[in-house]
Formats: sequence, structure tokens, C-alpha cells
Amino acid sequence: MKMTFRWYGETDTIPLKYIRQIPNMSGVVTAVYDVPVGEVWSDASVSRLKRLCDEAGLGMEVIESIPVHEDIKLGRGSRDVYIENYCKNIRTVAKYGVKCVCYNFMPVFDWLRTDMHHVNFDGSDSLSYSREDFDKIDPQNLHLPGWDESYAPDELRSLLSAYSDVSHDMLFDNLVYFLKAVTPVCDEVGVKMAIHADDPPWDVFGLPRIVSSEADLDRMFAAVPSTNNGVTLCTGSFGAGRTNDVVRMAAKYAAQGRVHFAHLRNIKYTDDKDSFCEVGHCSAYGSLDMAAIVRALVENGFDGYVRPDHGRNIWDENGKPGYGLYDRALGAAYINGLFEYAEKCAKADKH
Ligand code: DNO
Repeated sequence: MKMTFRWYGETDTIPLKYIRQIPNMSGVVTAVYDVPVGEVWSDASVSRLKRLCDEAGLGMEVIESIPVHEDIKLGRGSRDVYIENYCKNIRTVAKYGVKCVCYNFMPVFDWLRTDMHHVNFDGSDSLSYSREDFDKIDPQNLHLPGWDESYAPDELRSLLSAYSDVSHDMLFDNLVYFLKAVTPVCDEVGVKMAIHADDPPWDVFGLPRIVSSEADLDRMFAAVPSTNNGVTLCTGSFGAGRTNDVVRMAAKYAAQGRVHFAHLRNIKYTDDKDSFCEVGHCSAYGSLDMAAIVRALVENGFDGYVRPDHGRNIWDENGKPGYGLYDRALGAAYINGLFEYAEKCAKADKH
């Protein structure tokens, strides 16, 4: 595996030299952040990012994300232009050594939580999702914590209403249309597409979500068989779906060579509905067996990128929600340990 760390570019308060000092760190996961969704990334922006990483002694082989324009998800006539731009962006990042692109296909929203500062038993705080609080939110009048998309209220309303005609199957067809256009470019330039799990993995505000389960992934891989059509195995996202067996999914898709990237974090179920909170990475803190997940990846030949995902706020750090330095660094150290042990066991078993 290659250990990586998300870095929000030059506006990130965490300097690259700190990231470099986390044990076993191979590189950062980053993106061009100052270009509107759907537009072309300039060569200069990507080369600048690459130069900063080079100077810091860090790789830049994973982009998270090249976001997908809503017109592509909606299947609007203008999608072909945005898909063309997407392909241009893939070519540009490939030119600078990028091997993997993480993206999502969630309509309108990306990840959703109801509390950015849920206080844990040890005084740390983390993100959480309460079904009860979520049900109180009016999507037409949104004030979602941590949600930084900048739609004006009217724009958001018209976008939501555009989706009222879009079924799961239509959204799926639009994903397949997108992938059929993009994967040949990936095949040509050697880039792996890694779709991120829906977070949380169920429909929200009546919007369809189609990357929530094993059945969803099977359907997607069957429709576009290139192994450059893969997944970002986000353990916390898939794991929030209680019928998802993340260990089994890790084993199955690693064996298929489709896990190009893994976001490793733990969550704890906090009621018998959908609620959960994000916890420290180790298995003892949450509902997921992180050691079993890593072992399933390793035993099935996984050799992709991993990163510690959302950390808690600890040691009085006031980090970007989920993306402070300290707890993600602890997460990386823990994940390194899991991989070292799983890899040594797998080697010993072979002899
Ligand atoms: C949240 C992240 C997601 C992820 C996107 C990928 O912290 O895991 O926002 O970057 O869904 O497109």
C-alpha cells in the first residue's frame, strides 16, 4: 500500500513539511480548488501543485476530487461539454504523474452530517450524524453544518427540483454514460477512477444515491468492465450502512483489482436506526473491525493508495472538520501497524 494524506492545497493550514514527517508517508491527495466544478484545470495550476509536492519530498499520485458537474449526473444536453472537460483534466493530471482520481456521483450534496463537534467521552470532538436531527432539516432552507457548496437558495431549489424526475436507474445510466466516455481516456493515460461511496450510503432529501452497497458496485462494474473503473473503499461511508459487510467488500473488490484507494476510518453506531458518530481509528472505539478490513485487503492483493480519513479534534487543535493534523496522523500510524502485521502474516502464510 501507499500511505497518503489529504492536503487542501496552498490554503491548507497544515504545511507539507508536517505531512512529510508522518511515518511512511508517500504523498498527498489533493486537487485544484479554485476552479468552478466542470471547468478545465490549467496546466499551470496542476504543475504548481506538483512542484510544491516535489519540493516537500512528497508524491502527488492521487487527486481527490475532480468533481462531476451536476449536468452530467442529470443527463442534460450540456453534459458532453463537461465530460470533455473532465477528460482534459484527466489528461492534465496524468501528465504530472497522477495515477488515481477519486470522485463521487452523489446528486447535489457530498457527505452529510448533523453535528461537526460531537463531544466524545475523552473530550475530543468529531463529526456525527443523527437520524432524528437529520429528519428535521428542510432541504429548501438549508443550513447544514460543514456544507460549503455555494449554491444560492434559488439555485439549490431549482437543482433539487431538477432531480425530482431522476430515478435511481436514470442516475445509474448517467453514471455509465460518463464512465464509458472517461474510461477509454483513463485506459490510454494510465489513470484509475475510484468512485467514492455515498456518505451516508442511502438516499437523502429524496435524492437518489447509487453507490451505497455491494449490489450497486457490482452493477457499476458489470456495466463498465475496465479495471480502471474502480472504487474508493471508504470504510466509514460504506460502514454506516448496517447491511454492508465492509470486510467482505474489501476482500471481494481487492481480489477484482478494483480497490484503487481506501479511506480508512471507524464509526460507531449510536442508535438502532441510522445514527453514527466518527471515532478514533482503532477498532476498539467503533463498530468496524479495522484489522479485519486491512487483512481482507492485504490477503486479496491490494496494492493501492490508502489514507487516514476524518480524524477527531484532539489536543486543542481547531482543525477543518475531519481534517486536522493530529488525529489523522495517529490514524496513519495505526493503519501502518495494521498493514505491517497483515503483510508479514500474508508472507509467512505463503512459505
Ligand atoms: C469527505 C470526503 C469526500 C470525498 C468526495 C470524493 O471527507 O471523503 O468529500 O472527498 O466524496 O469526491
